[in-house]
Amino acid sequence: MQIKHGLRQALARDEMHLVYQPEINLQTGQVFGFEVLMRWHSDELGWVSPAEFIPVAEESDSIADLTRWMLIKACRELLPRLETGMQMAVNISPRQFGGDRWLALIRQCIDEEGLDPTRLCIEITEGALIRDMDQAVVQLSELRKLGVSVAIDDFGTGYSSLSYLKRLPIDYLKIDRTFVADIEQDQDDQAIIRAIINLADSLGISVIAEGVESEAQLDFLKSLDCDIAQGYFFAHPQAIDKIKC
Ligand code: G
Ligand code: G
Ligand code: G
Ligand code: NA
Ligand code: MN
Repeated sequence: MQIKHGLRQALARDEMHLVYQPEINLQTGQVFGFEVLMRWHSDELGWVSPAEFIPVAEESDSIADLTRWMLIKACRELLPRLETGMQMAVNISPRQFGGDRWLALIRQCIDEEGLDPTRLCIEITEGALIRDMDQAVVQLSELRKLGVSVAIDDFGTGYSSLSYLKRLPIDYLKIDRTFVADIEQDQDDQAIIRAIINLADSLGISVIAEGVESEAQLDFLKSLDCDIAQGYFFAHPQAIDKIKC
């Protein structure tokens, strides 16, 4: 069976679930928020990683149904458990960014699921923003008006023009975990992270480091005044009944 066919039935068969990974405020040590991540266990295919099925879902347009399910599910199971001020971060696929169905979906969650928009953060990869800058400015400004915040995911991978940072209403840069992996040994990675933090700082944007797996990496990020961090060192993505707020 193909992923494409399996995906069509996955929601109806109750094969999807969500896991949540905390983001930690490095100044206070408190949980800043949780990133929502999808998991799929197919009857026929076993565990399929989102790295495999999200691209297929984008091609076959099941991504809209999956995103709708993810956002509503996260509103119902995560929001009641969040303490005051904590945010919920969700991934929106670059492919969806072109349309406006996902904006309508967010409005629906605000109207019908009790979502406080100031608690929602949307994670988008750089590519989606740069492909159609004018559209991105309009959609992100729309989100801002609602009070939703915006994070650039996997920041630093691929695109060299940084001018878009000035034009777009962005709240967070998530430093890709490939830069964090060798931070203790690799002076180039150190320089890149330092540069990203300084750049973000001067633009009034906060930085979230991804993929923190050791105390040594954490100490290095703290020494650079990184705001927020996420990774296995703090917690793996976990089911709702396992998370600690
Ligand atoms: O959780 P994991 O590291 O296996 O995720 C692999 C990739 O799948 C990551 O790029 C992650 O952002 C993406 N992903 C996970 N859950 C979702 C989701 O709900 N929507 C979208 N669009 N991407 C997701
Ligand atoms: O949550 P984590 O990033 O550790 O998951 C890595 C991958 O392992 C996920 O993309 C998912 O497909 C798969 N996975 C998640 N939970 C389980 C599990 O309980 N058992 C197995 N075998 N695989 C899992
Ligand atoms: O592309 P995105 O940044 O959304 O991907 C997030 C993915 O990274 C999640 O699927 C999650 O399982 C994975 N992840 C989270 N923390 C760590 C970590 O400390 N190390 C590694 N290798 N992967 C991580
Ligand atoms: Na993400
Ligand atoms: Mn990322």
